Amino acid sequence: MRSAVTISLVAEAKAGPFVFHDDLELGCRRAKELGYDAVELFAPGPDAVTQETLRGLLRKYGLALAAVGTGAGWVKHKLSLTSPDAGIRDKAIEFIKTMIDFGGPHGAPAIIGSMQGRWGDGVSQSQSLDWLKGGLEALGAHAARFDVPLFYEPLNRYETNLCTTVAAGVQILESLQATNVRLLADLFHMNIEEADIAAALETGGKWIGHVHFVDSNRRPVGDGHMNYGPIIAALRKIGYGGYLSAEAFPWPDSDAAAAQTIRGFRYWVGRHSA
Ligand code: LER
Ligand code: MN
Repeated sequence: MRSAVTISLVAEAKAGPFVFHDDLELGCRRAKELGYDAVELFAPGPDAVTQETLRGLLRKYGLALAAVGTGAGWVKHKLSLTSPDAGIRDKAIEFIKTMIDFGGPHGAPAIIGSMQGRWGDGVSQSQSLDWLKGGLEALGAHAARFDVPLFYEPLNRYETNLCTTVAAGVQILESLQATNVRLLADLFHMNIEEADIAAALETGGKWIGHVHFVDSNRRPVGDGHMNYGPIIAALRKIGYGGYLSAEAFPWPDSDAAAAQTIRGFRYWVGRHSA
């Protein structure tokens, strides 16, 4: 398992659960100083940083790009894969494709989180799910051009009503033709929705492609009441070799949150390593 830390460049997400905000180079520098393997980027769009700048920073600081978020499509443009408006659904797919093109050259999968939307407002649950699956098929195929997976993230009930658990996520992925779509297990959402987080990770098995590593209250690892022992043991049991990526509030501040998470990563992952 490898470590990653989030950097947001989205002005509308200043209060969001991202460790570093606004300054990509500073976030990369701090990540490197603390010994992270990678950064995860939440960008307003594909033009927020040029490919050259991004490649240069990753090289300068010896970091990988773990994943790129697509939530700005919702936060900034109100796009959703399950909007009742076909034009908006098409624009949502186009926006996410541009984010796949942004991360793909760096081997970084795109994340479908808030862009999944929700059912209601005259749209049935099954219709919404069909639109979501159609989106995942098209976007999975697009990601395959870069030989990267696409990450789909079940969210808690206050953020979506489409898919809130790992088991429901597995059902969706098993129904797809695309074979490169994987689940993002965000421990914060799982703490709200799962009866047993470790058991849910085992249910996820080979479908788990990425983990948002965070405590129960969305503070950094160790600042809530999450029971990490069984969680790390479950990840080991399923042979998980991806990132534990710090998507947490910058509490009490960005530097302290990043330092706290990497301490937690070393304690839990080191402790359970063979
Ligand atoms: C949103 O709550 C979240 O967890 C993000 O990773 C998805 O956009
Ligand atoms: Mn998340």
